Amino acid sequence: MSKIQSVAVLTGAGISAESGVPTFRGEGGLWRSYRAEDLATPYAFRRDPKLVWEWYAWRRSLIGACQPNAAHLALAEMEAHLDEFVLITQNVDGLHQLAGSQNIVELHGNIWRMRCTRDCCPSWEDRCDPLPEIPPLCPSCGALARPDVVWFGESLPGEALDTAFEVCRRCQVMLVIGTSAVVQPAASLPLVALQNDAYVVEFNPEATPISEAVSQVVGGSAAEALPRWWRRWLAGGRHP
Ligand code: BV8
Repeated sequence: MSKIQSVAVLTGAGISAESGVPTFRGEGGLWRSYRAEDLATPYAFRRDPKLVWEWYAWRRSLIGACQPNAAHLALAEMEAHLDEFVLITQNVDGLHQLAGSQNIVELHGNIWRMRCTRDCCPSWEDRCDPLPEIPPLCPSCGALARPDVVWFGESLPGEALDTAFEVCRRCQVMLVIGTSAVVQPAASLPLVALQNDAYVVEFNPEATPISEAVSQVVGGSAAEALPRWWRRWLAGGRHP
């Protein structure tokens, strides 16, 4: 195995598309004609928490029926092979954990966790589907509960963000898989890696705002392209 030891990965909704999870900007990204940006905001939740929870309940039941695909599984295998491997995800679907990945940085939270709107207690895991009541309430103080995700206009968890930037400053190779590279600050991470002379590979069937800047673009779908790319790495002893 080559000298390449530290690898960072950034994933977006595209890596879960072949598992049946709708992407945000692709086919099926709309719910009852609402865009994600309309519902995934603190304002939408304040205005109509029931409506926002109905959207999350719909996504939970959809995601709950999905399994990791070959791209998720390839990343779990890569982690087992490489000394330094950090998986940074924008996805809230939890499919990386299901695939066996360990070293995961969730930038935008997780749809299977909830937290109290009064922050009276730490966030908790809740995998009930269907939800017994909408909107769900905090089991400790009875206040409204909210999904433990980052909404537009909200800051990302400080520790996760610091770790993500640090890892991208240090990595030798970065894989950017299934993201439209539009949503900030996540979309800046590949640029940080490039600025630190990392070899950055983008896996996406479509061009994105970073496609011109990266070291290598791999088209096609992640579930086909990533395992093939990884097998070539294993065979050739260094990144293809
Ligand atoms: C913040 C959790 C500080 C919730 C999410 C103007 C300029 C710059 C920034 C801003 C701006 N105005 C506002 C902002 C800030 C805003 C932002 O970036 N907005 C964008 C829309 C311009 N960012 C924020 O608000 C962030 N917070 O900045 O705080 C602050 C505070 C106040 C004011 C200013 C700043 C918080 C962002 C996080 C929001 N939460 N998710 C939930 O899920 O319910 S974001 C959510 O959408 C996802 O997590 C993900 O990050 C994003 C969707 O992007 P992708 O994952 O890339 O998915 P997408 O559908 O777009 O693309 C899929 C890609 O896959 C495509 O390229 C497609 O070709 C490809 N694909 C499809 N199939 C496949 C495939 N690839 C491979 N294989 C396939 N089979």
